[in-house]
Amino acid sequence: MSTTIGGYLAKRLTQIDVSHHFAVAGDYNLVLLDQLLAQDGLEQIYCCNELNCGFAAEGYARARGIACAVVTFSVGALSAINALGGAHAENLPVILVSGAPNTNDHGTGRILHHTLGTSDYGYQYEMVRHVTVAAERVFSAEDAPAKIDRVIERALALSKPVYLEIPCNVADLECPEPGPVEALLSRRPSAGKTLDRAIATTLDFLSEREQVVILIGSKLRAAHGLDAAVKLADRMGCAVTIMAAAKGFFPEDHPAYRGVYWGNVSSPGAKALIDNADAILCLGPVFNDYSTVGWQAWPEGDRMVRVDPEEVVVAGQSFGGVSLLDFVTALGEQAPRRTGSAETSSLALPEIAPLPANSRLTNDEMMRQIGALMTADTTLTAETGDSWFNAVRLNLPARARVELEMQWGHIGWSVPSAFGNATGSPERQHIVMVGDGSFQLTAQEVAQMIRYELPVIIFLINNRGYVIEIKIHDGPYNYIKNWDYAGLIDVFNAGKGHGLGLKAGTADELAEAITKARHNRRGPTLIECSLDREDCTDDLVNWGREVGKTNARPPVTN
Ligand code: DPX
Ligand code: MG
Repeated sequence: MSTTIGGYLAKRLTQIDVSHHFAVAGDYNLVLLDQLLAQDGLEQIYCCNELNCGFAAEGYARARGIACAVVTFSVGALSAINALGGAHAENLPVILVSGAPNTNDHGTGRILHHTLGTSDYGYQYEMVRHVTVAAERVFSAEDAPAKIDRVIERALALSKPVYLEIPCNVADLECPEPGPVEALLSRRPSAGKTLDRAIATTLDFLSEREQVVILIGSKLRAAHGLDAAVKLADRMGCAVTIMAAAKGFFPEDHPAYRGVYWGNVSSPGAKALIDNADAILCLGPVFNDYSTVGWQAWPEGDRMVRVDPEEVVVAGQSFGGVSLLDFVTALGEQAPRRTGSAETSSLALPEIAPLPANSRLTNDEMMRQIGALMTADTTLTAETGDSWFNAVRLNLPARARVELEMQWGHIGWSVPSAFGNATGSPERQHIVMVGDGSFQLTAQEVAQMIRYELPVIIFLINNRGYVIEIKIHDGPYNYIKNWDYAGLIDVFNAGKGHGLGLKAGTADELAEAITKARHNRRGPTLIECSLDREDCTDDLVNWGREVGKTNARPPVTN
């Protein structure tokens, strides 16, 4: 039995539960797109540009565990590289497939369109290698299966992006059908002896400590450790805090849950728990300048067990090659009971009191109404900006999901990512919180939500500027041109779509708009929430001040 190179890739995608791929057409990938279209069970979904296409795939990977984006050479792929950087930073397996010049033109000195105007066509591959964990250029039917399989296996094993380059004249070459997929999915188990030693050392470490706290980080999901972490918490009975980027990665109705640890903007009581702990089990943390609030909230040293996807460090002693999942699972079967830190009860975030109906809309009232929408079936995608702080302070029902992009922090990410996420998990209610500044980068992808009739609810927070930047360091560059955001939706509908654009300037206008949004099941609803520029969370102000100070450190001279 034989297929084509494109057919081989298409079949492999369906075997790994990818039933959609995101694409922007270009003459270097058209034949490949034909091959992908021919595969049963694989839908082709179009994006407005390649940056959005990469982010849509990134969002699909959040919903489905892996995703694929198909673009054309250079003019497309170089835009997608930014989104691939995001997928790398956020630990999401995205397969970027780029069309490429005809193989007969390589090495001939001929100049081709969509290139730098030199006859070297290897630069894209060289660039993309920095933001992927595996990259392959397919030049023949003989090498295609092994190269395609290798990048897919790496993406799944490491939860990171990968790259395939398929020249325009090889996509339809005949090649063998793919065999069973199991080998690509099998996880490499941790070396038994190293795992045993890491566990023994950790048990020893815990035997002398009473105030143990688990701190959940954002790499826990990528390492498939969410359920194992709950089992560990059940067994130990200690307090559990999460990092902001891991919002929703531990059930907030669990008796051990004690809120978000984020330095001076932690939930009530969470900072004291970490500060007073004599042992902190950090599962998949990312300590960067933002998460440590300018290197202040950075738990280090002898109290730490840091569990990374491929390494465990116990009080400074490293165990390389031990997988997070194996370690947390094994510890969940052997760890001692340590209830000391959980003796104080959870300090719930204060309830927000509703505003009288016709009062001017405030940030708090907006969040009260958005919070009331959250159920087990909701996925909230929250953009960089004050939406981070707003999302992090929500009290979440179990199984509600929050998607953040706190490591890469590309404004405009949320709209295309939510488009991809909603494509991958249409059974969930998707909500986006996005600032006016962020929205201006990728607004056109709302048109695809209209095209594919996805009932995403977008809260567009119009505070007339880059308010998070204003709080970090103010200047004229933080003030943007205002748009008629709600009015855009009719432009995108173009007489045929079911998108709805609404404006809310008061509490009751927002309530009414939300009711309409919930009834609009055949397209997105954008609700433009008008807020005063000064009306942001206290957390943003306090965090912004500290981050601003860190950015302003003068160079150290000796
Ligand atoms: C920038 C940021 O309006 O949100 O809540 O008003 O801050 P807030 P907005 O969406 O503004 C976002 C703005 C300009 N960051 O405050 S966070 C710098 C930046 C970035 N990504 C890219 N370019 C610039 N994060 C692609
Ligand atoms: Mg703004």
